[in-house]
Amino acid sequence: MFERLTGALQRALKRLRGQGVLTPEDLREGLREIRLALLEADVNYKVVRELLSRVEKRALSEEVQRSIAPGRKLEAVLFEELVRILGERREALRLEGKRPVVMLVGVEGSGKTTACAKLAVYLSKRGRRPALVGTDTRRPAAGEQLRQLAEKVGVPCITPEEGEEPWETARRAFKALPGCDCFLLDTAGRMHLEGDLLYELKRLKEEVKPLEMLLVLDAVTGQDAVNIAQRFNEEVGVTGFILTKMDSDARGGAAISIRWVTGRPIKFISSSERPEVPLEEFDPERMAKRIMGWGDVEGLMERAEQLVDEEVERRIEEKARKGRFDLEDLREQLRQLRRPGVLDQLKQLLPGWLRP
Ligand SMILES: Nc1nc2c(ncn2[C@@H]2O[C@H](COP(=O)(O)OP(=O)(O)OP(=O)(O)O)[C@@H](O)[C@H]2O)c(=O)[nH]1
Ligand SMILES: [Mg+2]
Repeated sequence: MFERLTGALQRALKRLRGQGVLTPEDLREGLREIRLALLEADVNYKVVRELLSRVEKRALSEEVQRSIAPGRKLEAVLFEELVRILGERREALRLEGKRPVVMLVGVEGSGKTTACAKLAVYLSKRGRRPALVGTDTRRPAAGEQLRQLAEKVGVPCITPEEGEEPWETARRAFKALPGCDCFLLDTAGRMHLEGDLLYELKRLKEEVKPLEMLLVLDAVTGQDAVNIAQRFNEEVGVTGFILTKMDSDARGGAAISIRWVTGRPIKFISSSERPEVPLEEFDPERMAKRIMGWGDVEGLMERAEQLVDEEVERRIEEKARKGRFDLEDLREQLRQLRRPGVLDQLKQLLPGWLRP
C-alpha cells in the first residue's frame, strides 16, 4: 500500500542522512520533498501541514542540530511525528459488559460483510463466542452472503426474515443465541448516508445500544474515505474505523489522515479478501515503521502464518520433527510462497526492502 510513499520518503531522507551538518537550505529542500511525497500519497493537506510544521520545528531545535548525524535524527523525528498523527498507541476493541454489540456501518461495497466475518475469526481466536447478525432487510442476497461467510468461519448467524425490521432481527438474534457472548451486526450499505438508511442506522443504534460503532472504510478511496468518515461521525457517531483493502496498491492517504482529521481511532485493518484471515489490530507504531520502510517484523510473522496453508504447514512440521523432511516437502513449502500475491504482501513488511 505505501510502496510509492515509502520510496519517495527514503529518497528524500537519504540525501539528508549523509550530511554532518544540516544547513537550512538542505533542510528546506528535504522537507519540500517529503511534503510532495505525502501530498502525492493523497494525505489530507491539513495533516501534511501539521506533520511538517512539527518536524520542521524539531529539526531546527538543538536536539537535531547538535546531533552527530542530524539526517538520521531527522528520520527519527519524522517517525515519531508520524506515530503521533496515527494516534500514538493501539486502541483495543471494547467488549466489556454482558453480551456487547458491535455495529459495522459504511457505504456500499466498503467491505462490511467481509469484515464481520473477519472480526468473528479475530474474536474466536481470543476465546470469545461471537454471532453474526444481518440487518439488511431489503436485499435478500445480503443475508445469503453473510450466512455463507458465517458458515465458512464457523460462527452462528441470524439474518432477516420476510417483513422484519432490522432491530426486530437483532432482538430475535439475542434471544435465539443464548450461547453467544458478543454480537456483530452487519448493516445495509448505500452510496450515500441519507434518507431511509440514516433513519435505519439511528433507530438500530438506539435499540441495540452498541458498545462499538465501527465505520468500515475502503482504503482505496483516499480523501473520499476521510469525507465519509466525517459525515458518518456527525450523523451516527462512530467509535472507530476498520480500514479495508490495505492489500491494494492505493496511495494510502486515508490510513494516514483519518485519525487526525476525525479524532477517532483506526481499530483494525484488513489486507485480504479471504474471510478466514482475521482482522489485524491497527498499531500506530507498526504502521509508521511500514511507511518509513523500516519493515514490520511482527506483522510479517503474523501475515506469513495466515498466508501459508495451515494444513500443509502442520504436515511438514510433523515430518520435520520426525526427521523425515525431504526435498518434496521443501518443494511444497516453496510452492506455498509462490501462491499469487503471497510474496508481494510479505515483501512490504520486510525491513529495508524499499531502501534505495
Ligand atoms: N482485496 C480485498 N478485498 C476486500 C477486502 N475486504 C473486502 N473485500 C472485497 O470487497 C468487496 C465488497 O465486500 P463486502 O464485504 O461485500 O462489502 P459490503 O460493505 O458488505 O457491501 P454492501 O453490503 O453491498 O454494502 C468483496 O468483493 C470483498 O471480497 C480486503 O481487505 N481486501
Ligand atoms: Mg454487505
